[in-house]
Amino acid sequence: MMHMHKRVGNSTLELIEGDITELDADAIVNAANSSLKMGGGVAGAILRKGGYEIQEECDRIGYCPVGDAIITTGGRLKAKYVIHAVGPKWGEGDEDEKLKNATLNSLKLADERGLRSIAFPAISTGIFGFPMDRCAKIMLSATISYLQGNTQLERVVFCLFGKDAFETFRKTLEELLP
Ligand code: AR6
Repeated sequence: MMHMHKRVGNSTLELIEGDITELDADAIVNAANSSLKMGGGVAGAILRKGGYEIQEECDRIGYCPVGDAIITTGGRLKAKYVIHAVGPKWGEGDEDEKLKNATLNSLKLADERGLRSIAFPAISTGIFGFPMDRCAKIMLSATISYLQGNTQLERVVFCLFGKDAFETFRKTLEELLP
């Protein structure tokens, strides 16, 4: 498993290659859709491991606009919470801004709940078709500027699925924080 970390403000920004459902963090982020129906990809893996109570809580909430995030239980996961962030579908318009907002709103939600650690997947880069290098730039820049402000978050992790995704994030992070 590959791993790297950088200090940003008082926090640690980490990159890990692996399965996000295995991570020990206060919250893991789901790559969700607006109707909060957990399908394949990260969502499917979270549902299988965390249990159906996560979907039931999503159903009670019902809806989340693109670029925003909501929080539910983590069910049987190691993570206590799942933050469901709705990224854009590639081609729908205003994708960069929406992905940036989905990232920032997840970080804010974690802070508002007093959480200390959060782990993200590469939102929108699977079924939603967003290019990986562009996602890395947007999610990492948004996170770096957030961590340079006022936050109680000690640890923000990006959990990348596969060596190529990890390498793309590693190179982008080296460019942003040499
Ligand atoms: N751990 C970490 N990353 C993963 C994992 C995992 N276990 N599984 C996949 N990835 P996706 P999206 C990577 O499709 O594009 C669902 O149906 C994957 O390789 O999960 O935002 C939802 O319900 C890719 O790089 O999310 C929505 O309808 C990244 O995670 C829709 O898909 C995101 O892939 C959301 O699509």
